[in-house]
Amino acid sequence: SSSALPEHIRARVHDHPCYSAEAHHHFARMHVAVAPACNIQCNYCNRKFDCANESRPGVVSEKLTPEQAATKVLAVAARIPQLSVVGIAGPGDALANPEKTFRTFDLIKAAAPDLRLCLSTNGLALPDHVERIRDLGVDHVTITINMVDPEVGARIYPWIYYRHKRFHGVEAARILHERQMLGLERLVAAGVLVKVNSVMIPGINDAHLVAVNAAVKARGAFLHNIMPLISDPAHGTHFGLTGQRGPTPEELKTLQDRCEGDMQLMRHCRQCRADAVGMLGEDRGGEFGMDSIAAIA
Ligand code: CLF
Ligand code: SF4
Repeated sequence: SSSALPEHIRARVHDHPCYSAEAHHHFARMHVAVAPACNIQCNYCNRKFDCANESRPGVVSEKLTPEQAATKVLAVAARIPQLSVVGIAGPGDALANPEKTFRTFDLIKAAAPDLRLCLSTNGLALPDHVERIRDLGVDHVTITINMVDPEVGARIYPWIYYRHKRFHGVEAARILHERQMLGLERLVAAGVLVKVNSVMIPGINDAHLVAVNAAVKARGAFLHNIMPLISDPAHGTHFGLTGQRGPTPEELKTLQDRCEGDMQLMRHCRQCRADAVGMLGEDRGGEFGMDSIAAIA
C-alpha cells in the first residue's frame, strides 16, 4: 500500500488519482485530446477511436488545438476544485505529436502552474523526449508495455513507423521493445515517476505479463496497471475481427494477484476517454465541450 512508500514519493502521488488508490476518491483528472497521430499499429486499435493503450476503445474524443486545450483546462479548473492533474492520452500517441503535446503543456504550465502534468505513450518515441519531459516538470508518465519478447510482440503489433521507415513483424516488435526499455530507464534516471500499463490479451500475452511485470519492476517503474482487452467486433479492430476475446474478471484478478509482490498494482483504473473530465469513473466531459467553453469565455 502507499503507506509503505518513501515520503518523497508519497508527496508526489498523494494527489494523483491514478497513481494513488486513496487519491482517486478526492482528486480529479482531465484529459485534453490534442494528439491525433500514432506511430505504431496495435491489433486492438481502430484509429477512428481513442488510443486503446490508455482508454476504453470505441469512443471518439473531441480533438483540440493546444490553445483550445489550455482554455478548456482553465474553465474546468474553475468549476472542479478537485482538479489536480491534466493528462494527454491520445486519441493517438502523445509523443507521436510532440509539438502539440509540448506546446499544450507549456501553455498549461504558464496559465495554471499548480496542476500536475501527465502523459501516456506507447514508448516508441520516448527516449528522444525524456529531457524535455523532465525540464517541463511532467512528473508522471505512463508507458504501455505489452511484451518483453519480440515474438510475442509480433502478434500484437503488425507494424511501427520509426525514423521515417515502416518496420513489420518481429523486427518492429524488437525495436519497440528496445525503445520502451530505454525510455523507461531514462525516465527513472531523470526522476520521473513511471507507471506501466499492460493490456491483457488471453492466449497471446497473458502468461507473459508476469515477465513484463518483473522487467519493468527491475527498471524502476513505480506502478503496474494491467487492463483487460476490450474486444468488440463492432469496433472494427483486428482482434475484434479475428474473434480474440478479452479476459474474464477472474482471469484478470488471478494475473494481478500473481504480479503483486513488492510492486504496487493499480486496480482502480477506469479506462478513461482521451477527453475525460472529473473524478475517475465519472465523466463530465460533456459539460466542457468547446461549444460550452466558448459560451463561458
Ligand atoms: Fe490520465 Fe493516465 Fe495520467 Fe491518469 S488516466 S494520462 S495516468 S491522468 Fe488513470 Fe484513466 Fe486508468 Fe489512465 S484511470 S485510463 S490510468
Ligand atoms: Fe492505437 Fe494507441 Fe496503439 Fe496507437 S498506441 S495504435 S492509438 S492503441
